[in-house]
Amino acid sequence: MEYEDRYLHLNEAIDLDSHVICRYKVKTDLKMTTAAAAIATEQSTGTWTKLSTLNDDNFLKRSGKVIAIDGNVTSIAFPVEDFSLDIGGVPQILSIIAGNLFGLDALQGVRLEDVIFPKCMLKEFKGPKFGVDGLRSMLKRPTKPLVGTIVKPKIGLTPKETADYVYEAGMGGLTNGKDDETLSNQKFCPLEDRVVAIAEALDRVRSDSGHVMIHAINVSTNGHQILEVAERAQELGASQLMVDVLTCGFGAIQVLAEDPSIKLPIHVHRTMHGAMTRNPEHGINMKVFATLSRMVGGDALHVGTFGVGKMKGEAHEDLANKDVCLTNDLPYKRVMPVASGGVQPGMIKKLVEMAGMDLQIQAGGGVSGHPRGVRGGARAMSQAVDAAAADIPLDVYAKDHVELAEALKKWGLA
Ligand code: CAP
Ligand code: MG
Repeated sequence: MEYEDRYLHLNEAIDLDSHVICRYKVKTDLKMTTAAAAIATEQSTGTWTKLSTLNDDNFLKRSGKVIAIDGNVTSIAFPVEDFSLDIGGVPQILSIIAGNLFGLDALQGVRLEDVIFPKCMLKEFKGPKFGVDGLRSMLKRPTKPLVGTIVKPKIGLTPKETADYVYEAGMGGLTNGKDDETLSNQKFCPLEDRVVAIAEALDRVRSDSGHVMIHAINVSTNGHQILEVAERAQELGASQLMVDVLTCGFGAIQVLAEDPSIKLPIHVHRTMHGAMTRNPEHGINMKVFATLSRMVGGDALHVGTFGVGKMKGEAHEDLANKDVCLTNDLPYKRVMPVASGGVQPGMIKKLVEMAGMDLQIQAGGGVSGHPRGVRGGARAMSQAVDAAAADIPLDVYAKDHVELAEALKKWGLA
C-alpha cells in the first residue's frame, strides 16, 4: 500500500483532545498494520494510489493515524479538523468513521466497535432536553422503571381502536404507550386523527384514575417534512414523539430536539439496526449509534433486552448500550434506556436485575396477548415491575396478583 508507514503512529503519544478515536475489529488476510493503514488512508487523506495533489502539510495535519493494534483490533485517531459540524454534522461524522471502509476489498470484515469524541466536539451537541429525569418528572415516577406498551397489531387499528387500547393500557397502570415503527399516516389510521384520539384517551386516564401516561407518536418521515409533522402532532396534543433513527437519520432527531418550537420528549426507535449491529465481524456496534443518539438529543433509546426476548442480541452489548445512555462521561442529560422486543411480564425481574431501575420496559404482544386483554396485560406488566422494584420474586408476588399469575402461566418465567 502507498505510504503505509506514514499512517502508522504506533508508539507515539496522541493528543486526545484533538482527535476522534475509533476502534475497529478487522478480519483480513493482510498484515494488521497494512489493513489498519488502509482504513486510515481511505477515511482521511488517501486513496488506492499515490496522489500528485497530496502535499506533506496536508498529509501531516489531516491524516488518520493508526495508534494501536491489539490482535485483530486497531485504534485509529482522526484529527478534529477533518470533521465539519456546522454543515455536515452526524452524517459527515459517519462518512469518516463508518464510511467507505466497509467496502474495502482488502478487508473480509470490519466492525466499528467504539468511538470516543473529544470534548471540543461533544460541546457542539446539546443532548436530550428531557432524558431520564425529565421523563420521570413528567410521569411522576421518581424511581421505579417506566413500563410501557407498543400498540399491537402493528398496523390495522383505527384511531379510535388505538385510543381505546391506550386508555386500557393507562388504566392498567402503564406509564408509556407508543406507535409501532410501521405505523405512520396510513388511510386506516391517519396520524392527525390518531393524535387527537390518543390525547383524549390519556386525558380520560388522568381524570378517571389520576394516573399519568404519555404516548409516543411515530413522526418518522422524509427530512423535509419531519419538523412540520412533529409540530402538527404537538399542536393536536401529542405527549411524545417517536423517530426511527436509522431510517430517518440522526439529523431527524437533532432537528426536533433543537428546534425551540418542539417541547416534547423524543423516543428513539432503531428499526433496521440489526442489518448493521448483529454480525460480530462486520458492521457497527450499537454502542456507536447510542452515543450519537444521545449527542443529537434522543430522550429514550432502544438498547436491547439483555439476553431475553424475540430479538435478543448479546447481553454484554446491550449493557454497554445502556451504559452509554447513562454514563456521566458524556456532558448531556441521561437517556432513558428502553428494553423492548418479545418482552413479557415473566422477564421483568431479570431485566431489572441486569439493567437497574433506570429503564423503560415495554411490551406489545406481552400486553395485548394477555388472557384478560390489554388492561389485564398492562396490570400484569405493572405488577411485575412493582415486584422487581421491591426485589420480590415474581412467582411469590403472583400469589396475590391474578393478572401476573395468568401471564406467568401463559408465558413462563425467564
Ligand atoms: C416490540 C416491537 C419493537 C421492538 C424493537 C416490535 O413488539 O414493537 O419494535 O421491540 O426491537 O415491533 O417488535 P413486541 P429493538 O413487544 O410485541 O415484541 O428494541 O430490539 O430494536
Ligand atoms: Mg415495533
